Amino acid sequence: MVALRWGLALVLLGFLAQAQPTPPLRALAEKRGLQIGAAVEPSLLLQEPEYGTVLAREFNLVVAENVMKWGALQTSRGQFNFAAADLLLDFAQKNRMAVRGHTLVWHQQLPRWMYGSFGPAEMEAILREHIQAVVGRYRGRIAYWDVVNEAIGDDARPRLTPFAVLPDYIERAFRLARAADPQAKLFYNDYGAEGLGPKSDAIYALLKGLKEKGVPIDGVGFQAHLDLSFSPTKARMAENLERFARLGLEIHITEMDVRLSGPGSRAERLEKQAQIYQEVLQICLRQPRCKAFTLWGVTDGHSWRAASEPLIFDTDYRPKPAYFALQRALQP
Ligand code: 9MR
Repeated sequence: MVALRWGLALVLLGFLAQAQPTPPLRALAEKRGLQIGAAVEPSLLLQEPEYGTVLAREFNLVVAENVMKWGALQTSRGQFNFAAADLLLDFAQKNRMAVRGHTLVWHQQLPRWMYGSFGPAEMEAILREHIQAVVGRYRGRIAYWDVVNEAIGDDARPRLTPFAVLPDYIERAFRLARAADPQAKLFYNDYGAEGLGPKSDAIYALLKGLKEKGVPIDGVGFQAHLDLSFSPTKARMAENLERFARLGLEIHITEMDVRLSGPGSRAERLEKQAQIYQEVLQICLRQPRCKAFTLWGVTDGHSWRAASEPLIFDTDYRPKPAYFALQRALQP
């Protein structure tokens, strides 16, 4: 009778172990020397215990989805609110995770006061105050900063932003960030530049120019907000990453998600989604300078485009085919 009970218990344990997605992506990634990350909303750490559990188990890198943006941090000039960002930093430290800081200079999610009419000198002071306060506060604790985000428009031309009143704002932002934390690696980050094309050409030219001028830039982030029509091979993504690598830049995939919407059955679309995740990760793994692969969220339920189920866990934290595809790509 006792033996039977033990037998049943073992069968049950075996079943539970199988139901768990093992080994976690984090463990596999660490063996390959890769950082695998997710964008985080710190409020969810307080609301949903499973959120923190899954994050710490599957990822070794976090990035703030929103709480480190200008509009969240400096709501009025000189008034900083670091509470949510601090929570994320503490969580990362407790769970031995690296942190990407996102983002210092971006044309979106700016507080209203930033739309005042400032001259170049004033804008320089605003930029300096913000970067010194934010990068300085987390000096030594944030491994990578997205210093400038999305400065090139979809037309492949420099974007008009409140910062542009200062013609060399990009260069200045990098120099200020380096001074505020000499250890952090400094990134330019953008979307729609994963493959070869006019936008990635413009970014390439921009970063090449910065490098030649001696501006302290260490890396480039490819956001990879994709949909099922994206083909890494057709876009010649590996070739694109390689040219940035040859500039001496570190490469990160920074915000990957893949919208599920499109033609075909649901099962077919889930497979296609999985395949795109797997191919992009493989391209990163084959590129020696690609050191981090980050998803823009954890579950479909919390995604910024939740309706299109773009992530690797469903709303109930169940791993989707895309999860297992990443697991396969990470196998030794
Ligand atoms: O995921 C973010 C969403 O919650 C915000 O409402 C949005 C504001 O524009 O920003 C989203 O994150 C963006 C990121 O910061 C930069 N790259 C594009 C991301 C998706 O829009």
